[in-house]
Amino acid sequence: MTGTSVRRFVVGLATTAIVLSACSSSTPSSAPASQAAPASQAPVASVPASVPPSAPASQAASASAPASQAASGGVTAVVIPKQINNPYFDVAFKGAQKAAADLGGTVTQVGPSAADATQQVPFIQTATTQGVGAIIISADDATAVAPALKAAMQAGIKVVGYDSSPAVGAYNVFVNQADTAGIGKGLADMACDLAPSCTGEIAVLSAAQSATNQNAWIAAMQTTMKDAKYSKLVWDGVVYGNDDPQVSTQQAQALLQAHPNLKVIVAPTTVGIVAAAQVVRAAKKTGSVFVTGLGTPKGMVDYVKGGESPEFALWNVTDLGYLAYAVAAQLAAGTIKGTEGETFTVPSLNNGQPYTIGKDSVVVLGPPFVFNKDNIDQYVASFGF
Ligand code: RAM
Repeated sequence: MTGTSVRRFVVGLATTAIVLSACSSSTPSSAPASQAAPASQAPVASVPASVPPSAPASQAASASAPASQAASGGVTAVVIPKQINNPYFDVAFKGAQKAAADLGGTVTQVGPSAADATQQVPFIQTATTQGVGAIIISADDATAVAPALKAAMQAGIKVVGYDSSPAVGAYNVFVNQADTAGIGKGLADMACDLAPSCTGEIAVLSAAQSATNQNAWIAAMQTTMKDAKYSKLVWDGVVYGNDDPQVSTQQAQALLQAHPNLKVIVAPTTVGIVAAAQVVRAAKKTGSVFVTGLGTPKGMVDYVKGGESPEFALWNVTDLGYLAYAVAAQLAAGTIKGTEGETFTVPSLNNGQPYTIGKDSVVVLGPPFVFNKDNIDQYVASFGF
C-alpha cells in the first residue's frame, strides 16, 4: 500500500522524480548533521507574542541595511509565522537562521501566539517602522495582512511569503512548500488508501478557517475527488482546529461523535493530525478510523507504529525556511526581482539546480515526502523534527 501511495503522490505532483530522493538537500542519506537536532532544540521566538507593536520586534533590525550587507548575500530579516508556539514554525525558523548564517545576514522571529491574522498586522507594522530589509511571513489570512505588507513594500522592504500565502500583490515572492494541486491529490489518495476499498466517510480537520494554504489544499483535494475513482468516498465536511492542540482535540472528538461510520480523518495541519491520532487512540478506534494528512515525522512516529496513521506526508520544513530566507536575501541584493521566469540557485538546495519563479511570483521548494512504517525512523533521524 505504502509504496503505491508514494508513487501516486508523485504522479499527483506531475513529476517523474522519486519523491523520497528528490529535490532536497536533506534526504535521509544526505541530511546534514545540523538538521538532526530535535525540534525541542529549535530556537524559540526571540520576542514573545505579548510584545506590543511598538516593542522592538527585532533587535537585529536596523533602519537601513548597508549596501555591503546586501552585496555579501545577507539581509536583515524578520520572520512572522502564523503563530509562535507551533513547532512547525520553529523548525522553519531554524532553516532561516541557517541561511542567514551561511549568507552573512540576520533573522529574528516574532508573531502572535494564536493563528490570527489581525494579530499579525502589528508585527508587520513594527518591522516596517524599524526598516528591516525583509519580512518573511506565513499569512493567517491572505487579505487581512495585505495592506500592511503593501505598505512595507512601498517603504522598500522585500516581502517573502512562505508556507501560507498573502494575497497576490502583497509580496515579492511566495515560497510554496510544494505544488498545491499535488498536495491536494496526495491527500485524496492517502484517504483513498486508508478507507477500506476506497469506500466510506471521510472528514477534514483543518487549521484556521482563513488559512490560505489549508483552504487551497482542501479545494484541490475536492477537485481530485471528482474523479470516479473516489466516488465511494463520502465527504463529511471540514472542521477547524485553529492549529490549537486543545481546539483540534475537541473537533476530532466531535467528528467521531457526529459520524459513527467515519473511516478517515484527513488533517492537513501538523497540529491537527497529532490531535486526531491521539483522539482515535483514546477512543479505541485504532484500526477502524484512520488519520492522515500533513504532519512531522517526530510528532507522528508513535501513531504510525501504533496503526492510527499508517501514512501521511510533509516537506522538509527546515529547507522551506532556508529557501525563504535565501529568496529574501536575493531580492534585497537585487539579483532577483520576483518576476515570473526568473531563475536563481541556492547552492545547498535542489541539488544546486536552479529554481524558477512561476506565475504569481511563486517558487516551489519541491515534492513532499510520504512517511510510513518503513521509512519513518529514517526521517525522524534525518529531519530531526
Ligand atoms: C501547520 C500549519 C502550517 C502548515 C502545516 C502543514 O503547522 O498550519 O501552515 O503548513 O501545518
